[in-house]
Amino acid sequence: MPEFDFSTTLGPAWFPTPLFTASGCASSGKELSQFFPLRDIGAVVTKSIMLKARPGRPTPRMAETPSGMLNSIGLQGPGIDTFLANDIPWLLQHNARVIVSIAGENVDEYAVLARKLRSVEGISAVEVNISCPNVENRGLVFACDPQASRLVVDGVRRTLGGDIPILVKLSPDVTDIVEIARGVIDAGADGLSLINTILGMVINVDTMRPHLAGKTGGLSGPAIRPVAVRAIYQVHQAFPKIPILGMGGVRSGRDAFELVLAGASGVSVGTATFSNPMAVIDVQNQLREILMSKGFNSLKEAVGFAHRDE
Ligand code: RRO
Repeated sequence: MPEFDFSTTLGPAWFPTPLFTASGCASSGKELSQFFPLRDIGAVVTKSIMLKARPGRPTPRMAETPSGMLNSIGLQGPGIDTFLANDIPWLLQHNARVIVSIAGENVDEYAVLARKLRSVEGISAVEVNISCPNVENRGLVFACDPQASRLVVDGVRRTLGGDIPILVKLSPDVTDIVEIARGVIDAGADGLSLINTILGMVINVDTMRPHLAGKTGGLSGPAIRPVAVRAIYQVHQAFPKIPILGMGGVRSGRDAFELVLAGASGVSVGTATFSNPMAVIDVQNQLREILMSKGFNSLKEAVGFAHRDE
C-alpha cells in the first residue's frame, strides 16, 4: 500500500502537513510551543503586523457569543521592526515554518511592509490581511472593495517580486466574494486565506450599552463555519487551481475535512486554541485518520471533493 501523503502546497510553498495556526490566535507561537513542537504543524501564521507599534483598541475587547466569540483587538502589536528582530529569529530557531501576516493603513504601507520582508530568509509565505474588521472605518477594510484590494496586492507583488508566495486574506462581509477573489488573483496573489471574522456586535442588556469598547467586533468560532464552507466552496468553484487556506470555526478533524471537501488545501485553527492549546495537533491527527479511513491516498485527492460531478 502506498504511504499516505499528508503534504500540501499553497502556491509555490510546500508544507509537510496541512494544519496551521490562524493569524491572531497564537501571536508568534511562543505560548503554543509549551504544548507541542511548532515544527509538527504546517506553519505558524503570525498575528497581523503593522509598520508601527500599536496598543490596539480599549477594553473590553472580547465577548462570548453562542458557539463563538467577538474580538475587538484592533491590530495590537510591536511593529514590524521589533517583530523582525525578535519573533522571526525565535520561530526559525525553533524550526517552525512561518507565514507572516501583514496589515497596512494604506496601499503604500503594505508595500513598505513587503519591502522589509523581502530580504528576510526563511519565511514560507506572506499573508496579506486586507480584511481586519476592527479598523477605524469600513473604508479601511480593503477587502470590501475590489479596486482597493487589487491595488494593495499589486503593490505587495511588485515589491516582493516572485520570491515569496502571497496569500490574501478576504472578508466574508461582501456581496460577492468571488469578485474580490478575482481582483486579487489578477493582481498576483498565489493563494487566498478564507475567511476572516464577520462583523458583529453584542449589547449588554443590563447596562443597555455595547459590550465592547470598540462597539463592534469580529465573530469567530463554530458559529461561522458554514460561512467559511460557503466562501471556500464558491471561490474554489470559480478558481479551482488557486490554493485556499481555509479557516473559520474548525474544532475537529471532521470540521477540517469539511473545509477540505469545499476546496481548502490547508486549514487554520484559531478560536479552538483558546480552550484547547493542543487543538491544531488534535485536528491534524484526526484529519489524517479521517482521510485514510475514507480511502484517500493523499490530502490532495480530497481537496474540493464535494465539487465532483457538478
Ligand atoms: O486585530 C484584530 O482586531 C483583528 C484582525 Br487584525 C483581524 O484580521 N481579524 C480580527 O477578527 N481581529
